Amino acid sequence: MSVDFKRSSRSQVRAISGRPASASTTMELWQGLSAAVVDKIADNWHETTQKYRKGRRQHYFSAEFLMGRALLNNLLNLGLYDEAREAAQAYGVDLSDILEQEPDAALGNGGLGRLAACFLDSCATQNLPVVGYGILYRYGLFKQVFDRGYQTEHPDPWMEEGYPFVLRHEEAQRVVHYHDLTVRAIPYDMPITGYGTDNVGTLRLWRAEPMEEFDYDAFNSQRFTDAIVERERTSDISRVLYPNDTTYEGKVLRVRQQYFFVSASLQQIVDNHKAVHGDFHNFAEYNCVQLNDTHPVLAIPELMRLLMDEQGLGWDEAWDIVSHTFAYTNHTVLAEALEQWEISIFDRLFPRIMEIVYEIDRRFRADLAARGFDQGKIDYMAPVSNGHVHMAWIACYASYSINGVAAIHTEILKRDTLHDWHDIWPERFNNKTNGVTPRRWLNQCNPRLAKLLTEVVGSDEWVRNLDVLAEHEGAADDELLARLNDIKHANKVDFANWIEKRQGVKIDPDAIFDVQIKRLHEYKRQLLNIMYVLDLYFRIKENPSLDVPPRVFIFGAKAAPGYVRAKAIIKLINEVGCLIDNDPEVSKLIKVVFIENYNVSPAEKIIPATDVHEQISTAGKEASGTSNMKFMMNGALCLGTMDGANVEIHEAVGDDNAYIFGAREEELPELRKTYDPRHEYETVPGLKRVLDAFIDGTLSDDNSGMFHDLRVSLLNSNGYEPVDVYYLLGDFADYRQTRDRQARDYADRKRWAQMCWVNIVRSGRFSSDRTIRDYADGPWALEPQAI
Ligand code: 475
Repeated sequence: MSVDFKRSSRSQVRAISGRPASASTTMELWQGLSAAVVDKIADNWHETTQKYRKGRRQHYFSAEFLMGRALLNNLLNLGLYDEAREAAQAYGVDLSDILEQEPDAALGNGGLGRLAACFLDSCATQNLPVVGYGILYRYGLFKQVFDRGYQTEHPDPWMEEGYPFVLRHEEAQRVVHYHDLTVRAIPYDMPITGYGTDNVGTLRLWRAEPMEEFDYDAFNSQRFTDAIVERERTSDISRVLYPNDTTYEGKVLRVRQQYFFVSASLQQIVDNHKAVHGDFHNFAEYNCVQLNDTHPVLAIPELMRLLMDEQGLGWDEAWDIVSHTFAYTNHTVLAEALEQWEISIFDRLFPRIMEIVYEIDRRFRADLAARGFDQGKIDYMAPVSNGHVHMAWIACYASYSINGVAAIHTEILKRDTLHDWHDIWPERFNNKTNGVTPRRWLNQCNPRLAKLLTEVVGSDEWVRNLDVLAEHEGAADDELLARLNDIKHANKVDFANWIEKRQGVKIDPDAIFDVQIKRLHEYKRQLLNIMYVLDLYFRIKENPSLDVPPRVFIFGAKAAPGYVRAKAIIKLINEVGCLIDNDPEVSKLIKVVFIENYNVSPAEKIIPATDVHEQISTAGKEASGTSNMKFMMNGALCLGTMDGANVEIHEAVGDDNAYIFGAREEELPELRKTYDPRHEYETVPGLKRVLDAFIDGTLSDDNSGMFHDLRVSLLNSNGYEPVDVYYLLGDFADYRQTRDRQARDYADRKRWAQMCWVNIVRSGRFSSDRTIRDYADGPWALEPQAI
């Protein structure tokens, strides 16, 4: 077996490069090793697929899968790591250098897309018959480059050099019809290996291609450019991932993308069901579809269409199936994320779908009228109103299950966002607190800590069952705590070397590493974080002998290209970084590092090296957060608000092992009534100095006025929007105090390590294995199917 993999990777490398392995490029070595992995699993993959076809299964529909790198994950899952290392050695290269060649599959924006990736890992590891369906974007999330502190965006053609982990299945192609265009959907399958199992799951990504290789008619009749334009219009559909996180953009191409992948996927699911079961009476017994937010909600009218128009069912029969098939997950309560499409777009792209949506709307209105609802409420909740189609309302009406992604988030959905639906159908609502895979986010990214845990547990059982760690909380004697500190320090040294090589910045591994990595959004309050840093700068300037521990403030964040204020915050963070770097006194104590082009693989470097993680969203705004869980597993301490999954992390570790600050979600409405940001500015220590620095020449925005705008957003109403919507000034004093205290606590190294240990061993409930079990035992009603 072991000889096998080495030999096979050698021939794969040779087949790819046309040269001996020793003369191949590192990129070719990566491709060869990757192809050898696919070769290794091909039989099991086929067997798994065949087995899943026959029983009940779950289809995970998502416009985003933020997979990151695949080779190392697969090597570890399959137990091939050592052989791969030996193979690399034989070619005269370090395996780690080969692994660094791999581009990230960044087919997602942030939390929602990464969650989908963690879920696939947990489904495969637990032998659950689940297939993911999405889009094979040619360009993943844009590459971020800083230019004088400003974010610029560049294309990310991630598979241009060849990508062995997706396999094209020409024979399984489908045709997707729009009113103005007909396209082919070609599936590309990515194998999803699990840890310690032979089962191999599938992520099916669709790519749009023209119907004809070339329109020769148009070509010959001298309409050459028309023919080219038509081809381009088709490939446009899967060309690029929209770079908005938690906001919706009403673009025609976006809704085309959504229809494209749900139509192709459902056609395949319907055909497969018919082939295996003959008819559709038991469709919902054998199939359920999880809708990852509203992006795939067009699947609801599309399944109606397929069952009625193509399979000959009547409306009632079809609706009975549809209303027992779909389950909907909501990921955000931000109003700007609610998808609503102009009716005219639907009319133009798919009049038949619009017709079906109207009929859903008509029946919904009749249903509510029969229940005695008043017209105003009916109009508000109806699938079609104000000239728009409301995707979330369709999802709520047609789904048998509706869930939020953390306890507090689900309560907010029931109480506010979706409370009208909860009034009518309370039984549909349930919570599924998010989780993250301990394979990638602990075993793979933090080998030193993984080794320690395996020693403590006596086996690698924890990799598949993270809950076992809790049994070992008592193992934390002085020696173990010292080792824990050593591990963290070694990880920090690694990170320091990595960031120096990558960005040319030097950081001190003995400083506290304080990290905030997530998409840039006002509600996540990176601005609050950098305001603290600026305040600390002034405090040190005022008193150079101020007794504070050395700290590195690390940021990683992309802003949506059109999100002007988010981009201003990036520039501000970089400017504060420069201000500090140019001050010989202050820069001895603190430093700001902005990780350029933050993505999954940089996250794997930074998380194991983190001492403190910032989870500082305005209470009630962050649905869950998932980096908080990754940090917890890796023994970093939370500095956070009572928001999203922080609430449950706090519940798991207690007050003594987390740093919680800020207004609570239930307090905010009352606080807001009398809230006066001006008053905070005048009275809260440090605030005035910080906010004035935005405009007094301390920091430069090249006279663009963007820092002035940030200040205005916090201080004075511009007449268009309320002031300090995210309550930065209100929470500043508590944040400053709590963060200062946490930094002081770092000095007691043993006590600190004890807190980290408690976080690690109690992180079991934040494994996505637990989340997936909750789905499988609940709405999915799914049993493992080991091959
Ligand atoms: C939440 N994306 C996190 C994470 O559940 C949560 C919405 C509309 C259009 C495009 N993208 C989106 C999201 O809403 C999103 O990523 N939400 C995030 O989902 C997983 O942990 O709190 O913000």
